[in-house]
Amino acid sequence: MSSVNDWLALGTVGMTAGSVILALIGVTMRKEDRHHVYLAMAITLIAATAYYAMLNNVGDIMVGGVTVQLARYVDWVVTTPLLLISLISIALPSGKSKNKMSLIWAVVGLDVYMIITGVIASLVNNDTRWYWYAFSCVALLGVVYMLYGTIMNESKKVAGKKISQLYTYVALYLSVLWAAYPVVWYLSGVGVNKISFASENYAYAVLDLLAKVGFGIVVLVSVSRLAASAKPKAGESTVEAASK
Ligand code: RET
Repeated sequence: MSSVNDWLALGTVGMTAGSVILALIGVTMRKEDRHHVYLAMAITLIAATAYYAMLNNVGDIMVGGVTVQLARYVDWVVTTPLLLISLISIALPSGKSKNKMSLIWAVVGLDVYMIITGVIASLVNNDTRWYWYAFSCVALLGVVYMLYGTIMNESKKVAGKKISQLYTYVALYLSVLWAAYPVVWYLSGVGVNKISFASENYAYAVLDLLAKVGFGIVVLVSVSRLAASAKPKAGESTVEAASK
């Protein structure tokens, strides 16, 4: 049986190595597309430090005999909005969608609410925690609804088929992984206590690596492949060129 610290070390090393991999893919990309790289790397570097904090028990608190790792939630409240912005930057090319910023704020607002109500659920040491858990799950459904409804429609309208197909694929990757988080929480010590603290840390480490490093690789490789077929002009981003 591996211990909690092994999984936290895996997270720290994995996020750091992931940042290097993203940088290496980034240097092969066009300058006009590098903003995708900066966002992807900000996400993995923040996570690397959050894992390092958890490895050193920074931000760990006890609630009713169960350890709650606050650093995890601090990571998520910063990086999940960045992941959503990264996804939306594929769906909606700048300059084409008048509604881009308000759509971003709507999704990010819901997402931050989802994490904050998740923290409250972890800190409340009685049965009302399930209400907070439910609020958080409803917010997650709201995020998924916005991604597949409003933003998908806007993407089809302003960016055309090529881009909206790519967006659908990346949004599906993100949604499937995100749906697993409330399941892990439910099974863990703060939920119904069916899995050990080590298993909880293992599950979150694997999910986080797929949701951050895996997601970053999918985004960067997709944009690079699209650049080859969309033939963008100098000064024009690939998403912009592919949305004509
Ligand atoms: C919590 C518990 C309460 C119910 C819900 C949750 C959702 C969390 C999610 C986290 C996503 C994290 C990601 C991290 C990337 O590395 C807070 C676990 C709905 C969706 C993608």
